[in-house]
Amino acid sequence: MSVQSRPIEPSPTAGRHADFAARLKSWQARIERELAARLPSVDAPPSRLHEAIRYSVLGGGKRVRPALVYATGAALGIDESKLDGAACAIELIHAYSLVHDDLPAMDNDDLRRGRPTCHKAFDEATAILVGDSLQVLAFEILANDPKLPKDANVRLELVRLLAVASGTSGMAGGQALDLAAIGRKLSLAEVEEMHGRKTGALIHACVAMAAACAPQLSETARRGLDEYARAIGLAFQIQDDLLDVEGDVAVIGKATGADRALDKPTYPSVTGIEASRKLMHDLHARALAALDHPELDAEPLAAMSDWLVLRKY
Ligand code: GRG
Repeated sequence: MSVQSRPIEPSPTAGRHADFAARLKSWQARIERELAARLPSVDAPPSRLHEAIRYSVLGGGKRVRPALVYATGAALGIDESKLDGAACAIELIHAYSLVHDDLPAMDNDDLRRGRPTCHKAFDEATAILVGDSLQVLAFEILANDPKLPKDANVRLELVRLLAVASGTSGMAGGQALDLAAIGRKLSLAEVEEMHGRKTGALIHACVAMAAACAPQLSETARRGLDEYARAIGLAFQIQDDLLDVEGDVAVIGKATGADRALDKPTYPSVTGIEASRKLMHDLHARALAALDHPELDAEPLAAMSDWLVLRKY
């Protein structure tokens, strides 16, 4: 079903956005519950590690990635309970990446989600172990979750998609490019490559993993979803770069100006603020156009894309 490219500033009273706001809230509450149920208890040893794990995962974050899994499920008519395992696995990989990214050896941040970072609240060794534990827990969930599709080929595909998105051709590789870029000038294509891996790969996995739970989906619908996911992955990162320049620290819950302080190439530093904003809006329009397929209910994914470019934190 077709969704037209819409104005970037929607009326706050627009029904579609009001519906989406309620849906998003319920997905955020759902993932909080599902994550809490899958994390180790602080009552079990090693309790300090378990406490640090729960501190790093629960009670914060926009939950963009799980919401995207559920929104893709809504576009494909998949029951939310069948996607909880995939949504949790992806959010755990994301949480691990934030804990490691904040370490002194990487971005050396003190504040995350409005609270001290894991290594500040606990210590560096614990933060390293938190990341390690969350990463393997993600794959354990894909192997064990009783409600994910029973078909072993589907499970294997979920593992493959998440591994590829997290590894050197995805997030970890993007992080390596990011660290290597400090103090260097990059071309726009190089910034796109870096962000496509560091952020875009996991965003893409959210859509692809939900779509993998619908094996009957046609190749053309899958390609549309793929294009949508690539476009919003980059749009999301551009907005993140813009918020680092223009955002309000009290609203976004982490330090702003961090990219400039670390002398990191970003979209605004390479192409300017206005050109970055235009590129983000073009990607948003491209994402919406990619949803025009009779097998897809475009509304939830279109609303997701609106949210990702309109967000203020
Ligand atoms: C350590 C392997 C490894 C990778 C780190 C995710 C990442 C790669 C670094 C975090 C720094 C950063 C700003 C990355 C860009 C991706 C991004 C926008 C992360 C923040 O995601 P949000 O906005 O965070 O979804 P919340 O807190 O809402 O979950």
